[in-house]
Amino acid sequence: MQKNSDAAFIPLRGIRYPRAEMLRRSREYYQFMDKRRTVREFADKPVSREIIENIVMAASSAPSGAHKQPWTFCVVSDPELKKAIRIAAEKEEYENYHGRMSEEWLEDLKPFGTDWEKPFLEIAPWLIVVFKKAYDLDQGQKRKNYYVNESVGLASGFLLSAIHHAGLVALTHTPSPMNFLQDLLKRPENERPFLLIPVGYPAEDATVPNLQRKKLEDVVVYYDPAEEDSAND
Ligand code: IYR
Repeated sequence: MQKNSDAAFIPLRGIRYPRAEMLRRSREYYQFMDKRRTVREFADKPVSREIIENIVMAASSAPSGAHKQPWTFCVVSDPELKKAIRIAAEKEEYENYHGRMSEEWLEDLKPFGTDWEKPFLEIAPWLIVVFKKAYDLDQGQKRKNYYVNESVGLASGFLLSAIHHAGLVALTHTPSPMNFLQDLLKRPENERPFLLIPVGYPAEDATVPNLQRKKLEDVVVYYDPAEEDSAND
């Protein structure tokens, strides 16, 4: 690979495992991630800011276009602000559930039992509001960001897995439209709300829908000559 002589490169300090350990780790990680559930009923039990900061740093380690890290994580525990966010979100969601969403959409959501009321926005100890930076503002100068949706989507995935790894639960919430978050959180004009993620402990009596995940054969397609025989039997 041609390396730009201006760029500084350092040796990769990768992690290597013996094959058997790789197999075990890959299986255990899948089994661990498969236990993650989206939760809508939270306990009001506090979570320390240090835990939230570690989770944010794990999210911010995600790859991004030209390493621009085009994201801001607003972490909200202020009860007044959470209440204002709930009121604004419920106003939009009321409209969504009373005319803005199609019949098909409402039908698809029935198994989840969702409605326009969003008490979790006040109950969960933290709301993490993920903003994407459409561009950077460097002393008033616009600087381009690349693959912003892909980058912020990846960071949000890392965030959800870090929350799960810490033993907490989250809801990937998308009130729509959500420009009210830009106003309430006083974000600059280059930032757009991406996801609103309440984080905390599940309520003592929390339940989740009885969902099944797709099987491997429903989500994978092989292009692997070595496995042709076994794939066909
Ligand atoms: N944003 C609404 C509706 C909603 C849409 C989808 I797609 C979901 O998976 C869940 C809910 C709400 O938060 O209620």
